[in-house]
Amino acid sequence: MGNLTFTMIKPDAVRAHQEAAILKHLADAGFRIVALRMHRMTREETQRFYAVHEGKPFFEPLVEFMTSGPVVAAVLEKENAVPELRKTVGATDPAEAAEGTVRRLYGMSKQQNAIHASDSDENARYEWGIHFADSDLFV
Ligand code: FUP
Repeated sequence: MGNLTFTMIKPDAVRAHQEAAILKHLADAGFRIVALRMHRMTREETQRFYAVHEGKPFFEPLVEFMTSGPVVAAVLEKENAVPELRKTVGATDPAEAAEGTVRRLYGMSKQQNAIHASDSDENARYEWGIHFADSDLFV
């Protein structure tokens, strides 16, 4: 299990100025930031990011939402980073996410759920590659 994972604070949370509180939540949970970038994703980047969901009914609205404003993308370091971050972030639907998780605290709906967390080491590398060059990582 690798020590790096990828996260992205989504446009709903950035619009609500919650990015600093969420980064503090992640820091308090033991994650160190090794790369950080605030930017608005292009449609092309978003389609590549969510390529596994292409064709699903929520895909187009998801692309619209994810390109509606800036995201805060970060590569995070912690032992067992991928499962640890998934635990800290909580279930996809904020209503089903455990107490104290980022999505429970900041998410509004299954689509506008405040934050992304990679689900495997392989996907983490793929996803941060859309936002960062390898030389951007301070590991
Ligand atoms: P997760 O791994 O928890 O981010 O969840 P998924 O990979 O299942 O979904 C990826 C993203 O698709 C979610 F963050 C939000 C969006 N989504 C919807 O908008 N509607 C759905 O019904 C399911 C997912």
